[in-house]
Amino acid sequence: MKLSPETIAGLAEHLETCQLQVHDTLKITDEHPHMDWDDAYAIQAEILRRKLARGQRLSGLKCGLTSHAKMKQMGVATPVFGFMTDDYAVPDGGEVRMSELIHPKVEPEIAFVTSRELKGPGCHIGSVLAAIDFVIPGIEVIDSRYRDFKFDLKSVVADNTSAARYVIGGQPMAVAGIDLRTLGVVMEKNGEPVAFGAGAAVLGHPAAALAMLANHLGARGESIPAGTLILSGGITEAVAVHAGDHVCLRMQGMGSTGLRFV
Ligand code: OOG
Ligand code: MG
Repeated sequence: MKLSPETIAGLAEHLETCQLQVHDTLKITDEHPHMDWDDAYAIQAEILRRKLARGQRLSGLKCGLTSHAKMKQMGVATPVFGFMTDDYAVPDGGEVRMSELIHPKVEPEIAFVTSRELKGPGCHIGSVLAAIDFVIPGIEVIDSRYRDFKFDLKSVVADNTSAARYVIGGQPMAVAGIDLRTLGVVMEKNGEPVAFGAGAAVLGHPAAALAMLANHLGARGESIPAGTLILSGGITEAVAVHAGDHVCLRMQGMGSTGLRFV
């Protein structure tokens, strides 16, 4: 760690205030070029602590920047991990108020729910598949607190990987019945298909993203409890949305989920 506990607390407060007051900021590594990965995850953990202290509940975990499309779009090369709280959850078909967000984008993701604890190190695709209760279509709404989504990896980790809202819905399926690599997804905006992909876009196999997450947490002495919702990371590039837009994600054999921006 390179930053003092006071600096970490101050940066967490700054980034969360940007989120709550809906304004952007410059990436924090401009002022703190020496901050390291542990500092970045410590800032993120402090943002979670602030939310829990206000009565919000942890509702899930997320993997990000797990597909080449996303890595290329954002100019980075390593996956990142973050969290969601219950106030980020949108009911299936529900509304997201643009006034609460800075410059949201939507991403098609595969949502997993675990039936058993997943604990790294040494976690692999096989351990993940053995611990999954079901998968279900999920749309993540990201909203970087950084101006024009311009960030580096440490800045985006500190900003809880741009997490803002999510919706899941459709037909849950057991992983035994599907090949997650060839699972097709179509995301539509206002009825027009705007992004297409297959599960393999996520690290060759979407379960690999969860194995990485379990190993990342394992290195910190933490694990993924049974019953955890986890987003795979966007399968395609993220798509910008505006008031009036309706977004629908169709996932092969699993129906669809959607939300509206008002
Ligand atoms: C970072 C979050 C990326 C994903 O699914 O790749 C993410 C960003 O692009 O702002 O959630
Ligand atoms: Mg995402």
